[in-house]
Amino acid sequence: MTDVSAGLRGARKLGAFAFALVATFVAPVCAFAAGAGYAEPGQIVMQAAETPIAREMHFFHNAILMPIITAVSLFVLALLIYVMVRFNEKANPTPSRTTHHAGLEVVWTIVPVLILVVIAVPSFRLLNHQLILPKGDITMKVTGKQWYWSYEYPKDQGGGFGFDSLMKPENELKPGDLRLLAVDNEAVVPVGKTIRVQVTAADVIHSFTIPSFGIRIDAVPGRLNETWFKAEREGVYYGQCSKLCGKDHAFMPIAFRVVSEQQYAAWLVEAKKKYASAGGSVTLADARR
Ligand SMILES: [Cu+2]
Repeated sequence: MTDVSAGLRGARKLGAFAFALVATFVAPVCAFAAGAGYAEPGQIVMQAAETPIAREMHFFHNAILMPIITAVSLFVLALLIYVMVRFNEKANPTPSRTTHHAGLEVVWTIVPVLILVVIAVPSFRLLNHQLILPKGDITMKVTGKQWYWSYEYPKDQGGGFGFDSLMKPENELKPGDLRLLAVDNEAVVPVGKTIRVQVTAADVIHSFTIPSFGIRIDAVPGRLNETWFKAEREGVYYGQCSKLCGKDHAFMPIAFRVVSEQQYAAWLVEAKKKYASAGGSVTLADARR
């Protein structure tokens, strides 16, 4: 190989390396302004947090995991570069024959363990907050079905009805509707209230996920899982089924409209009338299938 082509190859490698660096560290900053409730085109960071749990998740990721991962990666990179420069064949023609170093081995075992302990403490705290449910203001039930969601609002909380929520097909989209996310019947909840969500499935395993709320829980037939959220701002927040469940897995979005308490009370009255005639949660969509 000539010197020139070797040089060119080296330059190309360096270029690729620089590109990888930029893609890893600079690009995320550019796309940092994430929208709430749905993913923006080109966005690669998490959707804006709208609940205490989602905020805690973001803190855990951004303030604890990211700095640790970045520091570890840079440290390993620095070690690699040092070894490449200091111990290549030219710089170090007669290599050392050392194979063990007790002190070093203790350090590279203990330090990773300590890093894991540092990560474990906030991680278990977050898990506790997610899995130990607070007393709820409202309990609702969500059932995953092939391929839509059903929501039920219990009678003792002003509900007593259920309905199906199906993705709006493209030809029914109105201006402002999000393609693949807008649904015919949104679930409605009041702002600032603790909502307990009981999640199950009627046919196969689905997964109920709303990124902005920081919730993702499997919907398993014959099993009742439970999660909770407390939305802090009014708006519409979207999610998608997050467990492969069949051919229309990608077309069963979740849409939650968070409204003021008065609007919620008004919606309850209206929904009771609207969905009473639908006869509960199964008929409409089953007929459409
Ligand atoms: Cu599904």
